[in-house]
Amino acid sequence: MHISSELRRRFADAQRVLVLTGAGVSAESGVPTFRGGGQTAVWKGMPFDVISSAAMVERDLPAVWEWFDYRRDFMGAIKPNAAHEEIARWQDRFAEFTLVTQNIDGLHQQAGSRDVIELHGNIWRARCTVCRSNHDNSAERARPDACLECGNQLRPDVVLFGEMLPRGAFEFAAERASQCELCFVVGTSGLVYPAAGIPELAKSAGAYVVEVNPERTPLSDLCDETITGKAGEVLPLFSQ
Ligand code: BJW
Repeated sequence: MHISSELRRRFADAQRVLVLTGAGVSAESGVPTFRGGGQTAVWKGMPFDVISSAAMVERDLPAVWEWFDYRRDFMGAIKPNAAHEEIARWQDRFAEFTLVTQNIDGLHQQAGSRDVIELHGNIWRARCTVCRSNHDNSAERARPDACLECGNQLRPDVVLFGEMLPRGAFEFAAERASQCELCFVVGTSGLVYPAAGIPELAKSAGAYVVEVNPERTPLSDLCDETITGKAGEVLPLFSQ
């Protein structure tokens, strides 16, 4: 596992850098991935794409909350790892730096990253199912029972299968992708769209695209380089 001299040169010279992260960047913090390692995450006999879906919010919101409360409990105790910390160091290194994450765990922000584009929402917020107002759902406090504005039911403020991404988030990420010179794709299986389309946008606009993942993914062939390894071991090599 090493960083090629070509990539070191590009990293040193780049002005505009974009990083797209997925569940794998938090794996070394102890957050289970959805699909890594040949496993499919299952909750009480339901595959996660069933429980984490718009249809399930309609059908059984208490079950959705049970699944998210369970994850809030263990995510409350975890800490950013060397990959989050390295990415946080990059933000002041380049003239324009964009961090786009599919993760809902808030670990990038905890590591010090600012202006993180969260494509799939954040587990530490709840949202009203009717008026859409946001509510703090952080680990330190009990989950609010109902919307404080209108009294209706709350749901996790995350993007489930079959739901639209937060307004403008993908569009902004796509614009930055089409302007960047260097694009890192870290710890994502590249299966979930529209997030998985970001590296392709960067590539079509002429960026050098680098994947960091212990396994090959459907994005590997598109990338100019794939570095096979764990994010927490590979990324800190850039500061050495
Ligand atoms: C390491 C590591 C280490 C391990 N270091 N790496 C085009 C074609 C077909 C379908 C669609 C399409 N466009 C849209 C769709 C539908 C759907 C979709 O993409 N389906 C595909 C699965 C086929 N997309 C949507 O529904 C999206 N909405 C949308 O498109 O709206 C418009 C629309 C509306 C209505 C109808 C149609 C369109 C929304 C997607 C929302 C995804 N939500 C989830 C759940 C969030 C809440 C929760 O947590 O429960 O987001 S699904 C889940 O997957 C989660 C993740 O963010 C997302 C991506 O997963 P990620 O991050 O890539 O993780 P893994 O686990 O898959 O991979 C981990 C990787 O890490 C692996 O590669 C490992 O090897 C690696 N790894 N250890 C580095 N140490």
